[in-house]
Amino acid sequence: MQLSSFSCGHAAFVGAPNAGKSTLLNRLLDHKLSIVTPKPQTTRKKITGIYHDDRSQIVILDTPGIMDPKQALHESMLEITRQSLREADVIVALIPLAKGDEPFDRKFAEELISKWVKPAGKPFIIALNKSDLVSGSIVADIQNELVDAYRPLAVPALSALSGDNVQELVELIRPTLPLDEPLYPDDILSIEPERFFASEIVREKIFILYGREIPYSTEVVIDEFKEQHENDPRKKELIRCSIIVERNSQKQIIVGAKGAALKKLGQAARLDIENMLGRPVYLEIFVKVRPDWRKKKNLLKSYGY
Ligand SMILES: Nc1nc2c(ncn2[C@@H]2O[C@H](COP(=O)(O)OP(=O)(O)OP(=O)(O)O)[C@@H](O)[C@H]2O)c(=O)[nH]1
Ligand SMILES: [Mg+2]
Repeated sequence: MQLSSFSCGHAAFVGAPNAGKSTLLNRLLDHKLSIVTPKPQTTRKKITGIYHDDRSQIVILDTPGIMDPKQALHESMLEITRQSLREADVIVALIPLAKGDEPFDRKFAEELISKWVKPAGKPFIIALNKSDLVSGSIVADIQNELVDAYRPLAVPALSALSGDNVQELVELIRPTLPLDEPLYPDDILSIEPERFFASEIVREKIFILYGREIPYSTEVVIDEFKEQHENDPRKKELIRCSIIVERNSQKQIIVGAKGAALKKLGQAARLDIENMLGRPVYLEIFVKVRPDWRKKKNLLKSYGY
C-alpha cells in the first residue's frame, strides 16, 4: 500500500426507493451486507459499507430511498439521507434505466438532481442502474441528455445485479476522494454492530414473506444479544428480538395460523444470522403492538430513528 497516493473518503449512494443502492453496495463489497428486497423502502437507516483495494478505501453510505414523506418515519428516513449527503466527499445518484415496464423516469431524475444532489454542493456521478433491462441503444441517448442537463462528473451505465461495469464506478469515484490514509482497518466491511445487522435480516424476511402493508407497518428491535460462545464455541448465541406492529390484526398475520408464519420467518432469519455470525444462534421472536408507532416521535427515537 503506497500511502502517498492512497485515496480515502465517503461516497453517498442516493436515489429512489428500489433503484438498487443496496444491491450496488453489496456488489462492490462482494458481500451481502445491506438488505435487498423487490419492495421499495427496504432500507430505513444509514448502512456504512467499506470498500477496500490497493489504492483506495471508499466508505460507502447506503441510504433510504427518496420519497414523498407521509409520516414521521419517512421524515426520519429522509433526514438520514440528508445527513449522508453532508458526510459525502462524492455523491452517486443512482437512477434505474427502467422500472418494470415503465421507461426511464425523467421527472424523478430532475427532482433527485435539482432538489437533493446539486444543493449538497459536492462532486456527483449519475449512475444508471439496471442496464441489463434495457437495450444499449437507448442508454447513450439518456447519458447525453443527462450530461447536457446536469453536468455531472460522469454518467456510467451499470448493472448492480450482474456486476456489469460496476468496477468502472470505483475508477470514477477514486479520483474524487481526498488523498488520505485509510480510516478503517482493511479487514472490516462495516462499522455498524452485528446486532443491527441481525435486526435488518429479520426485517428483510418480513419484507419477503409478507405482503400488503405488513412490511411497512413493522419494525424490528433487538432486545437481547448475548454472546455465549466465549468459552465454548459450540454454545449458541442468544438473540431475543421484538417485531413491532401497529395493530392486533397485523400481529395475527405475522404469527399466522398455529404460529406457522412466525416459525417460517424465524427459521429463515436464523439461517441468515448464523451465516453472518458464523456461529449457531438461538433466535427468539416476540410480536408487540404499538399503535401508530410510525407517527410517534418518541417511539421512533427509541427505535433509533
Ligand atoms: N434487473 C436488475 N435488478 C436490480 C438491479 N439492481 C437492483 N435490482 C433489483 O431491484 C430491487 C431493489 O433493489 P435494492 O438494492 O433493494 O434497492 P434500493 O435502492 O436499496 O431500495 P430501497 O432500500 O428501498 O431504497 C431488488 O429486487 C434488486 O434485485 C440491476 O442492476 N438489474
Ligand atoms: Mg436499500
